[in-house]
Amino acid sequence: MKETLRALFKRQGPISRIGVIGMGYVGIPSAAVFANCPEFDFVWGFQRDSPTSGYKIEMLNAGKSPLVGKEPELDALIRNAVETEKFACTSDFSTISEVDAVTIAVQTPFRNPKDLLPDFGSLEGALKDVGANLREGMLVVLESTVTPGTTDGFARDILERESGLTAGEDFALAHAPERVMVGRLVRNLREHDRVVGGIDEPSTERAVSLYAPILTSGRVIPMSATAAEVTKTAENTFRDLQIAAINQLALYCESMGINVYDVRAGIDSLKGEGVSRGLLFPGAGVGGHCLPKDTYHLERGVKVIGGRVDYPDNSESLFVLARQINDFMPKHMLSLTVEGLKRAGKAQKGAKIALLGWAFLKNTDDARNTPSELYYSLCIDGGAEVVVHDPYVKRFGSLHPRAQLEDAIRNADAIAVFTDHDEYRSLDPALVREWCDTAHPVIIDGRNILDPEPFIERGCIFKGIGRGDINHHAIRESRA
Ligand code: SAJ
Repeated sequence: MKETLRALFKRQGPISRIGVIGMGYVGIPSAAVFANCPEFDFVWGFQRDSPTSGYKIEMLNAGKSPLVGKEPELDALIRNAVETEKFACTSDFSTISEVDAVTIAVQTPFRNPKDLLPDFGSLEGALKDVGANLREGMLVVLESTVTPGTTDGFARDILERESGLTAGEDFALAHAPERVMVGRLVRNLREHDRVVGGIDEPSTERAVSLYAPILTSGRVIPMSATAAEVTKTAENTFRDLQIAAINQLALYCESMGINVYDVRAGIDSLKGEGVSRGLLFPGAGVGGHCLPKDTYHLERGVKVIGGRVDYPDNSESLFVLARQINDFMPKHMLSLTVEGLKRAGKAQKGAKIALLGWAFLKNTDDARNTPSELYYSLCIDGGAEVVVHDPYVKRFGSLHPRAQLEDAIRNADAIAVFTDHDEYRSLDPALVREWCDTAHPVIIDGRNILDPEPFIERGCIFKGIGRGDINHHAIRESRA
């Protein structure tokens, strides 16, 4: 009678040696936290020695973090793990055969933003590396965000094919989605609750024994692998939905001539007894590596593993509609810009537009799926000249944002604020008047971070997302 997986784990004892594949924003803090946990003896970090990322191997083995930006505790954790010989990074994937558990944290981006299909190339490569070195009694955990059905389907198939072993009998397989945010990677890993979903009970139990020891205030939330995949994609889908809801309300408020922020404050005042409406903030669009894609992971999951969905006839998914509303916001920013230029007696064609903010998130250089890119293209397509400014983003493809505000704003006919970088909160209306060599510069505030009055007083034409109360203000005499 073949030994059960539980019996195999019992004979083998608790997990002591861990492998983490993908030394990125998820893998590095994960490996560092595991390695500093007394329950575990050693952690291998696996990183391809590629031209773009191979440098991380040497840095990590020297006890240094290759991540940019401030990550509290991370440097000390890596240094300590290397000094106590509890962590090493390698490109030799055959070493996977030495560990008891291996986690996979590689990027799952779009193949291209147009077709909204995931590029599982990196994931497939990692799964093949694991499968080729898989041995009985191991636990494999996917941490990357995946389409529901991937763990118990695509991933399981590759692992079984490459190893000749059977998931759920010879090895455990689970999904434990990452929920870390840049700037608080280590804290999130330890304090966030951790959803852990196995393809079967023994897999879930084994995966719980991997994550429970690293949690401080967080707790493990066990479930099935597919439920874990839906949890991760849906938590971002719901955030995107919340943003779309307030964006739609902002568009309504503009058309009704009222201030969406008055309405927001009014609704938000309904507090207590869990009646909060969870209002977020309207804006120039939704970027990043999570929200623009996770809805489509969820939608694809329903199609791949779901049966027929009983749903209102001829109605499209609320979640996809939310995506369309959020993706519309850069177009709305262009509408506001063109209306403003028209009030100044100008056309989009030939206008010079200063685009402030290329990063999708304030005070960062992260520009993945930035909404600024669509606005930029639409402005150019309509014959305008666009100069981009961003204090953090140095380069984006062939685009090199200016680092100095004056370089972008000088001689501009319109200024569009896309990112709520702190630097823009102190944009000086007097300087804007001085730099813009035109009687009525147009100011479009996509993040509600400017006070309209000082700009309007100087003859500027001001428009803001959701600001129906001021978007058709009287134009004052132009003055410095
Ligand atoms: N945005 C709005 N209005 C809002 C909030 C955000 O327009 O009220 C826009 C932002 O400008 C940005 C985009 O949405 O362009 C995404 O912003 P985000 O704050 O959601 O930041 P992300 O994309 O880094 O989301 C991550 C997610 N974390 C993980 O997937 C582990 C998300 O689940 C978190 O809720 C979010 O961080 C967070 O709260 O920081």
